[in-house]
Amino acid sequence: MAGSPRLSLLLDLVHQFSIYGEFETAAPFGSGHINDTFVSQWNQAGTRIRYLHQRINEGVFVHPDEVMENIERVTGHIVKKLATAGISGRSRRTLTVVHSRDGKSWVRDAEGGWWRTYLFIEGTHTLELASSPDQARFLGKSIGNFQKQLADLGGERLYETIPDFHNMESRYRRFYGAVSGDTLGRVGQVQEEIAFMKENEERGGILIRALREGRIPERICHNDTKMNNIFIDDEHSQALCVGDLDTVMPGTSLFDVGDLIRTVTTRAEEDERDLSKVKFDLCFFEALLEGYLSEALGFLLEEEKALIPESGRNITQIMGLRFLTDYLEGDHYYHIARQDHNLDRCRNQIALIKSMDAQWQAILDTTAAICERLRPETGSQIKTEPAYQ
Ligand code: GN1
Ligand code: MG
Repeated sequence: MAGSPRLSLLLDLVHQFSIYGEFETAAPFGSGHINDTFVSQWNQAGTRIRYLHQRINEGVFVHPDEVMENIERVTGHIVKKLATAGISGRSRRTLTVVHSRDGKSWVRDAEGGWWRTYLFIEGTHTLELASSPDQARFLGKSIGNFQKQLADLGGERLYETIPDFHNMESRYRRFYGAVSGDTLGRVGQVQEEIAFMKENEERGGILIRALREGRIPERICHNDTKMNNIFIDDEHSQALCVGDLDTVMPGTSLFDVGDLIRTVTTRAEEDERDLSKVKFDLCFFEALLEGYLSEALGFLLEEEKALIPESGRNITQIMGLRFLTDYLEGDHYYHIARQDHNLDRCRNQIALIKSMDAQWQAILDTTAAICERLRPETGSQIKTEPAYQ
């Protein structure tokens, strides 16, 4: 993307952010599927300082101002909590929004696009794959901690930055529309995948039904906790900060633990074509849950704990369904780097579900054993979902 039109849009407006010193360079950064991300470098009295800039994808986030208001509330709350607890290094432990010179959390470009700037958190990296149970444990812990930090955010309900984001039922409606429209004539090549999605439709509604019927509580959650959205400290090899906050909004705790299970327990990247590598790893699952529950067990209700095994399968299913829908609709949503990229991603997610299914009883047993082991004295034992044993 170097020299891309987006980069020149950034260069035209970057001085409108409250950044001091001399601008030196800017370049594309990261591997997100949705926004365009750049990093810039500045000379501030002899010290090199970097900033992260993103052009918010307005096709996906139709109210960028609401996205930014959510992010400011959430990061402001986390910073206050860290300060109260006397924790230092706070600007590395949550994102910091850099305002425009006129005090806004965004700047509009010449084409009307919305840009935001964060402090660049130095000395961190992200993982595309976990390579040890220890990593799985600290990733789980960081999301449990994130949910805990936000459990007492007061005030108005956060905006739903993407309505029905994890609503399986509306995702299925859109999928059926794409199948019947078949605008690119791709339906014929994906009969197996379509059949898989149909067979799993009823089961896939389990989280959204529980939420709608009030059997599990609405909570503020991240909604996009794939592993590479968590920054890890280079020096201490511990999760430091949860990034990509665009989708922080009301949901259920299970969306987050589910997306983490989807991405941390597999031995292959989301777009791996060699499906023999796509395997659910029970040891990583166990470590991840230990980390997550060490933070979350104190506030989770029995009904939420009971659905943890289902959550990983569920979020893997919704991603498979979304990739397939985007493939059928012509790859408009996710950035693709090769032909059939979205179909590869869909097949990968289906393979992961099949690998989970092959180990289903072990998943249930492991979850129950961890909940029992970490159980606070007053808590009661986990009930597993009988319908899908
Ligand atoms: C997108 O923005 P990014 O790349 O972290 C998507 C997630 C998917 C993910 C799949 C707003 O996340 O829901 O899980 O791709 N985000 C949005 O890799 O749709
Ligand atoms: Mg994202």
